[in-house]
Amino acid sequence: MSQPCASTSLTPSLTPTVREILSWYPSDTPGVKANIARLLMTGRLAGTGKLVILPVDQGFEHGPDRSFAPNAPGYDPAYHADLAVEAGCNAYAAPLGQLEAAADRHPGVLPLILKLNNSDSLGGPKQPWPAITGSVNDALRLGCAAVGFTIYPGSDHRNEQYGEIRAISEEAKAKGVAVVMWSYPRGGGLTKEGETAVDVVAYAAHIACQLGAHVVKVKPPTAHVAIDANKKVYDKHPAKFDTLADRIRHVVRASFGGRRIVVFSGGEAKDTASVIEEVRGIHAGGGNGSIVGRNSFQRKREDGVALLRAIMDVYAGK
Ligand code: FBP
Repeated sequence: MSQPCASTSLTPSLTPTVREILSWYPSDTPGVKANIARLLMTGRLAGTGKLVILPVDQGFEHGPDRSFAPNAPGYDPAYHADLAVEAGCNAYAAPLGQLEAAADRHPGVLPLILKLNNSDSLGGPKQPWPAITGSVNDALRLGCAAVGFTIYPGSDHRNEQYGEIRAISEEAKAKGVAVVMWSYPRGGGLTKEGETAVDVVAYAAHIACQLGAHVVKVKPPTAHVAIDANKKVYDKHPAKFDTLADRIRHVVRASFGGRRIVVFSGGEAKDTASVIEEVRGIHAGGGNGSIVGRNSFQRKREDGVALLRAIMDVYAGK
């Protein structure tokens, strides 16, 4: 079979790494693959197979003041689109209103991900079930490369969420749009410690894969093991969870043996050294990247840009 020829245009050719990642999705259409390629071929990490994505749904999820008071320019949705471009992010993810307010800021330059389910924290639900707040057609209208969806494995309402994403994912794939899943164990009988336990995070990542996610997003796992049945498995088949890199490797393996793009969230704002140390662990364990919100947009603009670039440098092996 003939090989695709190298591009002679200014647009960079797909790298072998990106071609290999695309081969992990054999059932997908050229449209979906083109959009996964857009995510992988944009920004300072273009072509490396690594991603740093800016997610800004915290205004909806946590409220505007908890999210933006630490760096007030962030109340303006345009700020985040500009931040993502200046830092050289692969993509920018946000809910409908936030994207509508800034989608035309960098058309064709910054891939967008429409986060199309969201919850607020006013009700403080113990068993989260986000509302559907956007559609695949909204994503197409706004020129998005992907839709984003949060599932809460563990929640009493998880099965409804799995049904919702089944339908959304079917429509997105039929229309050539990639699917990114935030998979956050929460609710049911899970303790706070259990939400980030290594066996639970691995399970959550696997569920997202089974639901058809192209990109899986989970929190960095701790060394805690929450499920008794898993403790017995690890007694028989020893697993190494000592370092963050060990645990990331475990989560990546649970994600179809490493044949899915897996990125890890940044969490609450912390000092630069802690962020970079965590990113080093993710990189060493074979994670595909980070999705870093509060740690970037809650810093002053130049500090947020500098931190995002320092994170990218780790993924670039610098
Ligand atoms: P952060 O880097 O700010 O943690 O963003 C990642 C993210 O997944 C956001 O998309 C989302 O709003 C937030 O974390 C949810 O955090 P939590 O589950 O702690 O409320």
